Amino acid sequence: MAKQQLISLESDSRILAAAERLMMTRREYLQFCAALAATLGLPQGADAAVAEAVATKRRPSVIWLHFQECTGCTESMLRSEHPTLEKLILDVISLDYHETLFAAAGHQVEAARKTAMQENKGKYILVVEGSIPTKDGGIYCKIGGKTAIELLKECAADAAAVIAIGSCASWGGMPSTGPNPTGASSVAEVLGKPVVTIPGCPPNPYNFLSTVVHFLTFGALPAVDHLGRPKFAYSRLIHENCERRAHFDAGRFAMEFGDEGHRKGHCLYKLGCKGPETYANCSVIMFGDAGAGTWPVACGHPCIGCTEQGIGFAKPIHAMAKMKNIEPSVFLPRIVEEKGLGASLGAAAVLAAVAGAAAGAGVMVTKNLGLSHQAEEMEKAKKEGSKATESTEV
Ligand code: FSX
Ligand code: SF4
Ligand code: F3S
Repeated sequence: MAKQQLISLESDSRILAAAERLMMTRREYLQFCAALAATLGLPQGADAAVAEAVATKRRPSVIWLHFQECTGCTESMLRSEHPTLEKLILDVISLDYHETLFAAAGHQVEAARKTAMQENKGKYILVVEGSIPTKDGGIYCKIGGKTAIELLKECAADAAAVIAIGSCASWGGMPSTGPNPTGASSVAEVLGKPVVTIPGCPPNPYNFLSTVVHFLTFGALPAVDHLGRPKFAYSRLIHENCERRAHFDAGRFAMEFGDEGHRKGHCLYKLGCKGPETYANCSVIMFGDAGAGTWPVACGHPCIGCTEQGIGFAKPIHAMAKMKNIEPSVFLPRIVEEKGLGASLGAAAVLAAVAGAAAGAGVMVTKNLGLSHQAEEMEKAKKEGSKATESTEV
C-alpha cells in the first residue's frame, strides 16, 4: 500500500469503525485487507480499495441453500481458528437465509427466504452447499415440500451471482460417487449454466471470503477457470508449493504409514498423494488460519484430490497420482543430500553422485539426483499413458 494511501486510510473514521467492529486494531485491519488483496492476486494499491469496500459498502444479501452434504462447508467457515475470519465473513455479507444457522424453523424460515429474495431482487448472492439429487424427479432431498431442484431454480432466477461452495455443489462430490443412487448432480448441471465453484471437501473458507470480498470491491466475481474455479485459488498444483516437495525431488518417500520416512516427514507420493494432479491452494494458505493453520499433507495424510472431479472420492486412495508438472516451485529450497544416498535411488544416480562429489560439485549433484528422480517418474507416467508433459505456468 502506498504510504500516502496508508496514512489517509489510517485516519479514516470508517476504517476505524470497521476495525473496532471486528475487534482489530486499525493496523491489523489494514494488514488483513492487504493479505486478502494479495491472495486475490490484485495489483499494488488494490488493498486500499479492499479495505475501503469492506468498511463501507452495503453488505450483499446471501441466501445459502443446503442440499446433499455433510455441512462441512459451513462448519469449516464457522470453526476457523482465527477469530476474525468467520467474523469477517459474517461482517461482509448479510446472511439472510441459512437453514442450519437459523434459530427459527418451518414457515418462519421460508418466509425469511422469500422476503430476502424480494427485497434484494437481482442483487443477492446465492450460495449452494451440497449436490442436487436428480433421479426420480428429485424426491431424495425435499425442504419445505419442495425438491432441491425446484428450490435451486427458484432461488437462482433472481440472483446476481451463484456460488457453488464445496465439491458436492461444484461437481457432485462424495454423494455422486458410484453408483450414485440419487443422481447427485452439480449446481451448474441443474441450472444448465456455468457458476462460480469453490470446490474442496471442505473448501477453504478463506477462498470463499476472498471471492465475496472481490464481489464487494469490484461488483463482479473473480476470474475463473474452465471449471468455474477462481483462478487466484485454483491455478496451481498443490505439489508445486508443498512443504514436502524437496523430499519428492530428492527421492525420499514414506512407503507405509508409520514407517521411518513417514515419521521423518518425507513425501507422501507413494502413499497415494494426489497433490501432483490437484489444483488448489491448500499448501499455501492452509486451513484454520493462514500461516498458523495446517492441511492434510502437513498432518501426514496424502492429499486425496478433493477439489478435483474424477480424482477425489473416485480414484483409489493408494493409486499413484499422474505427474502433471515436474517443475518444482521456484520458491522452495532444494535439499542437499547429506550422506547415504538411499536405496530408492538407482545405480546410475549413485555413480553420478560419486563422480560429482569427486569434482566438488555437491549442489549440482543434488539437483541431478532430483532431476534423475523426476525423469524416472516422467518415464513411468509416460508408460502409464498419462499426460506427463502437460504443465501449468510456474
Ligand atoms: Fe461436506 Fe459441504 Fe464435503 Fe460436500 O463441504 S465437507 S460433503 S464438499 O458439501 O458439507
Ligand atoms: Fe507434497 Fe504430495 Fe507432492 Fe509429495 S506428492 S511433494 S506430499 S504434494
Ligand atoms: Fe483436499 Fe488435497 Fe486440499 S485432499 S483439502 S485438495 S490437500
